[in-house]
Amino acid sequence: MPSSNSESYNLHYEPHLIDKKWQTKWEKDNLYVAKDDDPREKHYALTMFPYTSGDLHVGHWYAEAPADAHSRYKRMQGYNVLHPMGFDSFGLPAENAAIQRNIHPRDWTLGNVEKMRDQLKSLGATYDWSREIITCLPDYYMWNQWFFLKFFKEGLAYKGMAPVNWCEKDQTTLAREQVDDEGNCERCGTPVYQRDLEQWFFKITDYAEELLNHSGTEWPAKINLMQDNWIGKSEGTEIDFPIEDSPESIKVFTTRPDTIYGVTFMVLAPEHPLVSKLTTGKQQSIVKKYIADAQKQTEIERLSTDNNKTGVPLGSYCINPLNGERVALFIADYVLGSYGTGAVMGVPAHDQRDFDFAKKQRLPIKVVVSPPSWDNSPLEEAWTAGGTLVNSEQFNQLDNDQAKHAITDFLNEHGIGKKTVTYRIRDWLISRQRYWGTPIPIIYCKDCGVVPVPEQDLPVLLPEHANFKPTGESPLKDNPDFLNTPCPKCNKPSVRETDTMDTFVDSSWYQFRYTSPDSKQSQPFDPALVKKWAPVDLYTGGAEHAVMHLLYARFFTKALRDLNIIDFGEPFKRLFNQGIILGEDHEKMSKSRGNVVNPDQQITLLGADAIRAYLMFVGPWEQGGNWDTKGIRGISRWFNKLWDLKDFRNRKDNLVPESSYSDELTLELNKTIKKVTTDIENFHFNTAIASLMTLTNLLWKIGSDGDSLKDNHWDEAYDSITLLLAPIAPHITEEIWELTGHGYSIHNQEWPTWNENLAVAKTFTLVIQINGKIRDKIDLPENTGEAESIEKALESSKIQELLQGAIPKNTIYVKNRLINFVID
Ligand code: ANZ
Ligand code: ZN
Repeated sequence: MPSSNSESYNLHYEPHLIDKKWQTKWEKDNLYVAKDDDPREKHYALTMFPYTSGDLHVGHWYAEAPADAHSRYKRMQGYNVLHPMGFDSFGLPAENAAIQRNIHPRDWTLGNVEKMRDQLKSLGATYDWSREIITCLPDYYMWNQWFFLKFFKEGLAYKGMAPVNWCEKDQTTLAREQVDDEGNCERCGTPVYQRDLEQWFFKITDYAEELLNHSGTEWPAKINLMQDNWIGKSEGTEIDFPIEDSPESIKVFTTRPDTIYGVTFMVLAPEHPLVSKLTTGKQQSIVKKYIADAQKQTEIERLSTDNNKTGVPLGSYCINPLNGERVALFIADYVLGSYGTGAVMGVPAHDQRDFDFAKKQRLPIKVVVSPPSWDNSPLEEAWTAGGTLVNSEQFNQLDNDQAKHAITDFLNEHGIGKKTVTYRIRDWLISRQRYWGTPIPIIYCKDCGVVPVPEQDLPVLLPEHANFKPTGESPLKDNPDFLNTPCPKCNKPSVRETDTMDTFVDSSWYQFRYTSPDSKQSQPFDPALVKKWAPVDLYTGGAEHAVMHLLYARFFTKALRDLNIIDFGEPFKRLFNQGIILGEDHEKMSKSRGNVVNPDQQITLLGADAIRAYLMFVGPWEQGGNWDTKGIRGISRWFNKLWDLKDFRNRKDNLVPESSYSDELTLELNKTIKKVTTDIENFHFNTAIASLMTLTNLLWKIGSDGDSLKDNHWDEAYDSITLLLAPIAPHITEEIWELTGHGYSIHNQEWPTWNENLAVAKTFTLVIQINGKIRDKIDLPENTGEAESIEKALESSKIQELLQGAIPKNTIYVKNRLINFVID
């Protein structure tokens, strides 16, 4: 009996029964379990795993359904496909939910996993659930600890005092990536400020140069560019400025060594290590106050050109090494401690921030690169473009690009400077002062110092009990059973590190864990299986991960390669970013707007296939689109038609060798197979679906025409549509496949192939006559209809010229041969 829901949509089939029936059977038969020993070529298709924040929304479906269709297509093409799924389940949101709801983060998280797994199953995807990963479970996170120990041994994990981004509300440090463009905490919007803390870092900067190399991968150019900007390679010169009356010197990093004769002051970052030494007695208190104020600002505020260029003098001087001039020293917050050398030679004539600072501090502005036809008058703003050198002794008259080299060479020869490269990227700060994460496997002993937990003692289990109030210190500090432990070296009472790892550690290597998720021996994954499956052939997910997850995963892969754990350096060969699905009102879906579409509800009404197909129909996958209830009805009507068409099949009571539609059907079928294949290959599901709809209509037209039905071609074409649609709508096609007498399963069938010769329309030459005289010839597809043939003939410029606007009083038409216009 059709359900009332299906009735209200007037469906001719019962999706909820069909979905359930096949999902159960596929699971029972392990249809989608990837076999490690399958000799066919492998294809590893990975979709970014969801964060366990509650339940799946349509955005998840939009990421997952088309990716699944592509994987299914690859299966039918004969690949041994691995398409796994798991849950990214450590991190702040779980802990905050725990605080708000007074429930243990683990219970909240694992409850969400159960819910989300069911939702994912209702999608009817080819996920190999036997390989599921849940990152908050010890059998997974112990390997984070294992990697940490390897990194520690290699100097890739280290502890350092560092100014960190601190969120007062969440009471934790944030990675630079977790601070938004306004300098607020990405999660709660609280302004982030800098604070010095002892932190653990992963040394991603060791790989800065290699991470700029994208060869061997096929990623969107936009993502590569975002990564490159993030890494921020800058080539310049490092110059030593001797400190007056001291053997020491200050190093500056500059991209403009050509401007060295224009230096009129020097600025150190407030956190520069030489600041206190260089501050004279008189300046002590004002410098101290300035430093305290600077710490309240974010890096972004400090660097902004609109920032009021404040600063204070230290009272001491350094010497310009080229002209021997005395240069006054300042600290100012527009110079960052963490970039370059933390010191800048101030060239106000040629750098706008220096210009603003000089105006404010009433410092001289000395032009050394002449603007064209400059008449020695004072500048209104910094001249940052090129030009000829002036006021620069022996370098005068040089073009400033030449001067860059000449001055750098000169400095180099005299041992006061050298060419250097600096990167904007900072080491990856992984310490989090929170509970819900992987404990960092380190023990502090009074005698032995920092002692790594021995490998055989892993995992360091996250204890059950903790006080979840955010205090600024890890809740693990309050748990004496966790905190106190004997030193692994000398056995004296010692304490554990209580910080946990950034959740992004979990997702930096999960792609390898799927290849052997049960690996419990001495390795995070089986080396032979990683070799077989990895790297990922196709990784799909949101572009918002350009600089965090995707960069970290690349770093991890390179580090593991250098540790001889794997033998390749890129985790994801091809990357594809899908667009965003918007609400019916064309706005971003959000609870407050009330435009959120609940996939569960839609599935109950229409079945998984209609939602899947609809999501692939809204637009090109990379562009996204907006949800439209009418569009889904259109998909359902199409499915109804396909469903009803199966009754036309096998009515061969009066088999005739060929019907009048035979050629047209052959052409359309071959064209469609070609189109759907190339479209799915390029993730253009929308146009693939459109061409399937066109072919459906043709089959309908032929099928309703009693005679033509007797042609065998029709059955073949119907089977082909079913096969071509199988990746997009796996349930209804499996059902039709069974009802039309085929063997189980449609998803193990071969992908249809086309004949290129039959996929292009044959042409003929149409002879165009006027009053019986041949006046022109044009090529048209065979079997072009009368009306279209006449229209094309009238478009000929020769014919138009001869007709001079006259309307033929008669037109003679011979199909596939000629047209004769009769005029007076
Ligand atoms: C003198 C100079 C003269 C500069 C001039 C520019 C123009 P990129 O390209 O981003 O690498 N700089 C160096 N270290 C800095 C720090 N820690 N905080 C803030 N600014 C710093 O920029 C390099 C330039 O940024 C350097 O070249 C330096 O200013 C400044 F006409 O040196 B320049
Ligand atoms: Zn010890």
